Amino acid sequence: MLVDNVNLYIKAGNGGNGAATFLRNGQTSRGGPDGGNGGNGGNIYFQGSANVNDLRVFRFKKKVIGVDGIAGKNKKLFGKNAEHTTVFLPLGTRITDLDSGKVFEITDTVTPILLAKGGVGGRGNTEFKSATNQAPQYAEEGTPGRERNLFLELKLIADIGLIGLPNAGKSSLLAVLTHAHPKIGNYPFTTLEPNIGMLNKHTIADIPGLIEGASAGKGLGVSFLKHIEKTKMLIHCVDSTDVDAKKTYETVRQEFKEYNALLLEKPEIVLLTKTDLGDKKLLDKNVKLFKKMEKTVLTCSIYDQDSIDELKKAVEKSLES
Ligand SMILES: Nc1nc2c(ncn2[C@@H]2O[C@H](COP(=O)(O)OP(=O)(O)OP(=O)(O)O)[C@@H](O)[C@H]2O)c(=O)[nH]1
Ligand SMILES: [Mg+2]
Repeated sequence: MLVDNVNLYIKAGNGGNGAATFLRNGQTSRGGPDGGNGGNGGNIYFQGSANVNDLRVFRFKKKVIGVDGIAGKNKKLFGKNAEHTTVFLPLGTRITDLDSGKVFEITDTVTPILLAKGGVGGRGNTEFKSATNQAPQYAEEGTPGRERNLFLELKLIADIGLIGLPNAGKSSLLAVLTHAHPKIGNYPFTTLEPNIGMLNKHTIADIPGLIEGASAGKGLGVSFLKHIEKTKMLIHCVDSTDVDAKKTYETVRQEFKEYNALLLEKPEIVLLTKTDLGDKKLLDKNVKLFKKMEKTVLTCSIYDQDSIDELKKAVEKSLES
């Protein structure tokens, strides 16, 4: 199961308290102030990692709490600054601060993003000694670490998106184009979660089918369209035996428009699938139809390796341009 939405509470470490102590030893019973400063609390950073694929660890772990700074002690002992905490997230995670609305995106694996700064350690009474106050009785408390209520949302970063109505053959294509093993079935909505495969160096995502009204919540809805928002191109699969292929195509495009019209502008190959099933006349008619609409159109059957190779070539070409 792909876990792609979670709430998470984070709190950085508190600063350690400063100490209010006085030197006491065999020689001195009334020594000067010797309280050390408290250490700073640990920060919380978020960083991308190629080894993390989803947000499943946060299904049960709803909090990340940073390490507190150590309190200062007598003999001018400074408390240690706490270690920072780094949370590793999949690339493509979008983090929203639920209180401020601020958004952070995890786009690479090298830049840690500071989400919560640790509290500052309090100063010990040694620091407050002055000409007028030789024996200050007080020390500062450490300040609390920053806390935040976050919403984490993962968008898979795929280069290519396979889209179309349910049962159009998207998952079957993913299986012949890549080493992925998605579930395939002769019924709509076989795919419930996006599947990802590698086609040469490119990632390709197979998403659940869309139906008319999906953007209004019909079928499986459209929330998974977020996973193809960042793709470089789309392969729009239309069953070649469809007698109203134009309407089918436009239905899917309409749902795109409702969700995010930018999806309509992506480079696209219209792929007429399952050519081994239909009659030649209908196939030719459908090819013409899309050519007339000035679309790049290809035909394929998962049982015809030549057609799959053609498709691979066309995808490479589209990604290069
Ligand atoms: N004959 C033939 N059948 C195909 C071809 N491609 C897919 N199918 C069949 O069509 C049915 C649907 O295939 P899927 O790949 O599950 O379709 P999908 O688009 O992923 O469907 P959803 O996940 O429900 O949206 C399955 O029974 C496949 O075996 C093809 O090229 N030729
Ligand atoms: Mg499928």
